[in-house]
Amino acid sequence: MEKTPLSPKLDAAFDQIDLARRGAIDRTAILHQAGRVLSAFGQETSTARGRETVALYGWYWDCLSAHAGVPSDGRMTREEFGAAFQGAFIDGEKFAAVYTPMALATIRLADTDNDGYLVPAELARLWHAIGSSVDDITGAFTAVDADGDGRLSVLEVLDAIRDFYTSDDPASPGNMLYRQVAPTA
Ligand SMILES: [Ca+2]
Ligand SMILES: [Ca+2]
Repeated sequence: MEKTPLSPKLDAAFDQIDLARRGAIDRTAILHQAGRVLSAFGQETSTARGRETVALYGWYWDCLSAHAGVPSDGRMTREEFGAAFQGAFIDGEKFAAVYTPMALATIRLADTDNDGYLVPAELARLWHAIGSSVDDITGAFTAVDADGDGRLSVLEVLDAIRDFYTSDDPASPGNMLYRQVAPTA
């Protein structure tokens, strides 16, 4: 696949699934990712919330594998994953139906006091849970806090994630949030 500004972002998403660096992922790897996120917030996969989260990650895989033309129990290389992700969620119309519910379930796990908002510590814990790091949590927090009320609503975080995958502007909220793989100015 041709390298684009999106390529390092898709590579990072792949690397967060392919922790063992096998060069290919399958449904089990995605479900393990869900398990890691749940575990980072002290949630079991066997609870109702755990099962729902795992199911949403499973649908994410099913959507990707359908786009890649691989069977649900098959494997997907980095290139196939990148092309499927772009086809389904960036160029296609599955972001709202498939990616958003999975992302929302993940963001809500970080909202440990259940008030619908993330404070900086909750944001940092979320980023750590998904296998990323934020070198400047204050800068990221300020960029994502679109209404400037000093807290991040679940929707502000979701908007930033969408922005990350669709904007090439280094100063945009999503690229500030996820700066280690964002375009540089
Ligand atoms: Ca909260
Ligand atoms: Ca806010």
